[in-house]
Amino acid sequence: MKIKTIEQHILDQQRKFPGASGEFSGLLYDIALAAKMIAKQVNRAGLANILGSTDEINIQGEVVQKMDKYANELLINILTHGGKVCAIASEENENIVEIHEDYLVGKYAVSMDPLDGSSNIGANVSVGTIFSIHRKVGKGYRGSEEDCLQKGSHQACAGYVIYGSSTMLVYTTGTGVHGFTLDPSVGEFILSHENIHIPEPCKIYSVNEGNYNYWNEGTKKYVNYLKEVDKASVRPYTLRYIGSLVSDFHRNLLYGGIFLYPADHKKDLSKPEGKLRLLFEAAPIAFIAEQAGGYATTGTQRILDIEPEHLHQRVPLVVGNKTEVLRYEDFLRRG
Ligand code: AHM
Ligand code: MG
Repeated sequence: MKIKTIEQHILDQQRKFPGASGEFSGLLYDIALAAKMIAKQVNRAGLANILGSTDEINIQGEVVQKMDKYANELLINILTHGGKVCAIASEENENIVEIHEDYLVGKYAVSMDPLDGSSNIGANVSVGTIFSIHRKVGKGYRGSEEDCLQKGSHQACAGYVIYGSSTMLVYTTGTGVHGFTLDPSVGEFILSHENIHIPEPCKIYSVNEGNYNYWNEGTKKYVNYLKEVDKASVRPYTLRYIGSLVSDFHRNLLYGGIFLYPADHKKDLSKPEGKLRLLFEAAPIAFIAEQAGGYATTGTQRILDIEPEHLHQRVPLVVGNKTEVLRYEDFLRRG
């Protein structure tokens, strides 16, 4: 069996684009490095109360940080020092992180959710890092918000890392979706899932059904439809919901399924709103889904076509097997 590390895979991909400077490959490699460091900390998360809490010093003399803060600072640190990035937008920061004038500026803008689902971490539930990379479009030497506020269809790369029973990195650059599993004994991500395609038929649905009464009629009818008994099809579908987007999406990507976080009236009765963020969650997940043969929508618009208006914009997200997501759109149209 031929073993391929993520570094070899990135270099192979780079060779397909003669003239590529290697800057992009270096950026992906930096993200993989950060992922390995975050994985190590996440695995020790249960010890936080024993080794010290956020503002305490642990037995190694290090300040123990909350895991999401740690992941954010680590990624920013690695990315700003790498010389490949012009701006970083993070779910943890209100504004973009500019590159300090002492460091080189690169031609890529990174948007990220450093540790998605971190509210689950206390219960040992898998969490993830989501990232999205755009090419710099602004004219200035340094990056600006404009470089991050680009449509999902313009992404150069999107990926996630899942810190689960093993750590996996899954990414796409627009030429298929590839997954790597971390071998902790040697500290390398090894290619384990080449060219991932969402399998048919779609058998799983994932949604926080506790919000049912806050949904619109189309969404209610669609979820009811999934639960109907129909011997001629696979219905009723199996419900699987972890409440950690990367984990829910990853399982559906490998087994076939639809994930829904529709707009709801939970916060505001007059204005339905999605929960998930366009730049940090929905757009990168949508790019991966489409590259794996799936589809992602708000219900009325393809996620990858949305022009972002601001960094922390929230959108409804329905993603998974294409025929199933299109069926959801149809239910919404009919209301
Ligand atoms: P977070 O960015 O604050 O971690 O919230 C995002 C998470 C997703 O991982 C998950 O899909 C969703 O929130 C779950 O929300 P809910 O608890 O409302 O079902
Ligand atoms: Mg999040």
